[in-house]
Amino acid sequence: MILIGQFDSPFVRRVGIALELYGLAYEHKPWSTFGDADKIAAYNPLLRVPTLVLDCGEALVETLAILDTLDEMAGPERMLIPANGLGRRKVLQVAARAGGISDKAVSLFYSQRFHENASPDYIARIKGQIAATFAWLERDRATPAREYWLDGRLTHADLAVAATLRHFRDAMGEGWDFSRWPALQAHSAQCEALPVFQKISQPFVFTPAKG
Ligand SMILES: N[C@@H](CCC(=O)N[C@@H](CS)C(=O)NCC(=O)O)C(=O)O
Repeated sequence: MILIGQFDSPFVRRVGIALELYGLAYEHKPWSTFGDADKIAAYNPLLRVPTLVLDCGEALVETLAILDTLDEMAGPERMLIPANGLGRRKVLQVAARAGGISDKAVSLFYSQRFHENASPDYIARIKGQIAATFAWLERDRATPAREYWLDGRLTHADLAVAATLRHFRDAMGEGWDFSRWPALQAHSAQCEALPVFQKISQPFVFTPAKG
């Protein structure tokens, strides 16, 4: 398999960490969505990452859909999500909220980067959506106290929130008071200390388009 995208993306990072934890063989193409758009276009006309190219040549897009395929490959004993029931729903909902924050963060970054006069109302709305969703995640993680999001084992929920926090802090954390969310800070520190998070990691750098 070929994983396209840089590990400074929270979405690519989640897929990279899952591939490592599942012990699945992959080649990494750390292409930039702007600097290497021409290469990505051959696999994903949306020019988004992660894009995962299967050994048969099929290109998969969208993090949750890619992870669903990797979970199937890993099998029910090893997959980072319960097979069904409340636990599965919880993992998907937490991961969806973390992914939602990262979607908003990407929009915010692009609107500030590419629009000289980005609408203050639009920016304020996105910042409000992000802060409120971090607060939701904080409440959900803080109580009851437990080792991982779903007690007892690492799941996609843990990966998603940790990857989102790291990306958000690195890419646009300036001016944000993260001490409002102590349980999330502790969650981030706990995950980032794991060897797989240290291996699948890249400081955030914006690479503009060529030409
Ligand atoms: N919903 C998508 C979001 C992926 C995404 O936004 N990736 C960013 C990098 S962090 C990207 O490809 N941006 C380029 C663009 O949207 O033009 C997913 O879950 O995979």
